[in-house]
Amino acid sequence: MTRELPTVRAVCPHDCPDTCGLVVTVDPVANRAVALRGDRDHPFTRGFLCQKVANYLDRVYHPERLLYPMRRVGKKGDGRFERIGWAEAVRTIADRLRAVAASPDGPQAVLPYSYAGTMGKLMYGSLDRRFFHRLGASLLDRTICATAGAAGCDVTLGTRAMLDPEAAVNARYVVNWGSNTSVTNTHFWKVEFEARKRGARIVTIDPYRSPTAAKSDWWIPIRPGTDAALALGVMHVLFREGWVDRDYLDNHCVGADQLRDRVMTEFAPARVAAITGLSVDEIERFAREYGRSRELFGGPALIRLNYGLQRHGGGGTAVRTVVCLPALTGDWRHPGGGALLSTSKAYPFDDTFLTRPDLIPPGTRTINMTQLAEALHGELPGPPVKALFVYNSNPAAVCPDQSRVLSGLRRDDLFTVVHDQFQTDTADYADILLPATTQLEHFDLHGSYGHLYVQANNAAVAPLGEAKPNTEVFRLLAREMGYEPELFDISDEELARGALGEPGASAFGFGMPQEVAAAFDGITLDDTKRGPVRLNLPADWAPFAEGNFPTPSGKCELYSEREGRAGRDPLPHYQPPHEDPQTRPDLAADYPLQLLTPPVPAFLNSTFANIEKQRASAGGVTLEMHPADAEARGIADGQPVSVFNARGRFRATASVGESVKPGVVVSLGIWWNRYTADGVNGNTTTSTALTDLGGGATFFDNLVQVERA
Ligand SMILES: Nc1nc2c(c(=O)[nH]1)N[C@H]1C(S)=C(S)[C@@H](COP(=O)(O)OP(=O)(O)OC[C@H]3O[C@@H](n4cnc5c(=O)[nH]c(N)nc54)[C@H](O)[C@@H]3O)O[C@H]1N2
Ligand SMILES: Nc1nc2c(c(=O)[nH]1)N[C@H]1C(S)=C(S)[C@@H](COP(=O)(O)OP(=O)(O)OC[C@H]3O[C@@H](n4cnc5c(=O)[nH]c(N)nc54)[C@H](O)[C@@H]3O)O[C@H]1N2
Ligand code: SF4
Ligand SMILES: [Mo]
Repeated sequence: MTRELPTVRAVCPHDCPDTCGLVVTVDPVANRAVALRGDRDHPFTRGFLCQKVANYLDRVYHPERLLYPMRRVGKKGDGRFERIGWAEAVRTIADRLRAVAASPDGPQAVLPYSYAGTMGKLMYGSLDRRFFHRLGASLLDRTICATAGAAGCDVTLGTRAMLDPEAAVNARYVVNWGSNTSVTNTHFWKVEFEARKRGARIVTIDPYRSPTAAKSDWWIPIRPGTDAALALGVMHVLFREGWVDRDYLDNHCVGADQLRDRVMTEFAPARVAAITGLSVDEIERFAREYGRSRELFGGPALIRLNYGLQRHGGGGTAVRTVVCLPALTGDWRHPGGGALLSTSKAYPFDDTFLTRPDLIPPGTRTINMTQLAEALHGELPGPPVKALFVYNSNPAAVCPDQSRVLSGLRRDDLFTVVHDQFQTDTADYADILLPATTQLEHFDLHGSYGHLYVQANNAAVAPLGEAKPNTEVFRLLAREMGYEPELFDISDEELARGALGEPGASAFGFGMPQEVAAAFDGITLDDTKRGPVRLNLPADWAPFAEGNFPTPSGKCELYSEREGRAGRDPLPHYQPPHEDPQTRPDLAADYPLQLLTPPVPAFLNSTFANIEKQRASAGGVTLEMHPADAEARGIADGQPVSVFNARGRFRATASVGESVKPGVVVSLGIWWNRYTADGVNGNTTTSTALTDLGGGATFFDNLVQVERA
């Protein structure tokens, strides 16, 4: 029998800049999605998906999907549960939240814990935020990924480093700076590749020969955490040689002269070489190629900077410093030139409407999510955490200082709710476990942090089992708590219309270039349901071509009065990592190796680590190390090793080779603990120390020792 099956336009929800358009083929009679592919009509997706989401149906229909609410029966961490109904689950949770709120500890003893398991505007943060604000729960500062770079960009640019990613085909010198673009942003890599066909040279600055570095024309193997020093050394060469755009500096920047003095006196290539582990030749050559890309390669230079350089003690300053470079060269003038961190600020979503910050009781404390270990052990100011509500996140696997996160989750006096699609490592510690819908089972609205299209995700099928979307869980809880219906009895569609500022324009605030205020003009929710709609921004959008920086001065702030007033250095500088062998020889005596734990291509953070095919593709837990470091420890390729520091220890298989320089080791993740040799992953060694700006996580700022296991 042949019948034409309908298709549904959907959006990939994962924490990935590509935000792909999906086309889902549905068998409506069976309520089953039978095929899923990349949207050929989406200009950024161009019809292909990454290996993870190409197999998304394996996830949706996985036999281990959570389908019913459950209550813990075994010990915390054992992961044994029995089925209960939604009514009982909701009543149990509401009773406990009410009891904690009424106790002397008060409502701030409740901690919501969520991140970007889905990037959809509604499921990422809407009624959940309203609910916890209304309750008076502790606020969560969502720092685990991007706040260091955001803060660093804000100092210099007043917003994120951004431009039209599709315009990057015009770049002729492309620098992947702390960015594993071919893996983590694969559709942008396509654009870089297109630029290369037109003559561009692709360079990657990374201590690790990532897949991106391996495919680039030049790999610059910088020592971890020293990117600001390299950028300052490049500036030294640019000023010394006069390869600067004097007109751009004079008209659109403040502080060029002070910056020049700083780099000329303090950042000569010889000193930068000693800090970064690069040679003076490499630094000079990179500065020349970068600064003269138009003469040498026929077009502007583009820095695709990403998260690798942010996850160090000086990560905020590193980003602040790197994003000064395009102002020196004037590359912002040219479509596709400049720097790109995130396009998220190009979307004027009405987050105030979605999340209702006006409901937050004055004086409510904020807990930095990176410091969950401290929060669960009562080491932060304010009341102890007595109830933890986890959704869109798997902190037992992704948080730093894992041993202490796990011991905190094991606390008997802690009430933990986990809402997820699967029984994650975190779910093993839940008192109540709630089943979540996948992207094919709910409606949502998506911006992107890697392109300029807005699109609704249409539900393809009805929820499996008794799974519910995040918004519905908080509607039920709000009803049970007796909260105002006008705050919670609002449909997902109404939320989406409000997020788009329909009807009328949404509020325009600091942190957006002028034209962004109008980026949704003329776009309706119904348009976005039919497919991707490009933001109402000019083709080849180059927001800083003529300055227009949304900083207090309206200029690119190479010198920042705001930073000076905050008691920090008003000029870009080099801030060494917390755990730097050069500045912490005491620590390095015991733990001499800098460990990086970036994502493996087959997983998305810890998502997909429970899917057999993805795990097979990831291989196992490995440790890449240089032959000199291996030999010194009597370690041969393929041998089991133990990686450790004072915080913890995990096991891996040695992979000895030239993918790292001596002194650096790499273990890709993020593995679920249950699939590792001793029930912990690389985060057992990472620290909860924060970045200099933005309070961000410092996953890659981590000294360890390695021995044969
Ligand atoms: N396949 C896949 N794609 C993903 C993800 C995933 O888990 N899997 N995660 C998504 C998310 S949440 C994010 S935030 C992004 C992350 O996207 P990226 O930032 O591109 O990813 P990372 O691999 O974390 O870091 C990039 C590179 O930085 C390097 N690095 C580490 N320390 C330094 C340093 O000090 N200086 C420099 N120059 N480089 C350094 C690492 O070795 C790594 O190769 O990717 C998104 N896309
Ligand atoms: N060592 C080390 N640690 C890291 C990193 C690293 O590079 N190295 N990267 C860091 C980075 S960049 C990030 S962004 C964080 C990511 O940390 P997390 O945000 O915790 O990301 P995931 O591990 O992908 O977990 C997301 C969870 O959300 C669930 N989920 C998905 N959709 C929904 C939904 O609609 N509703 C509900 N209720 N749940 C849903 C998924 O099933 C999954 O279990 O990890 C950080 N941790
Ligand atoms: S994870 Fe990224 S590349 Fe993969 S389908 Fe989703 S948006 Fe596209
Ligand atoms: Mo991230």
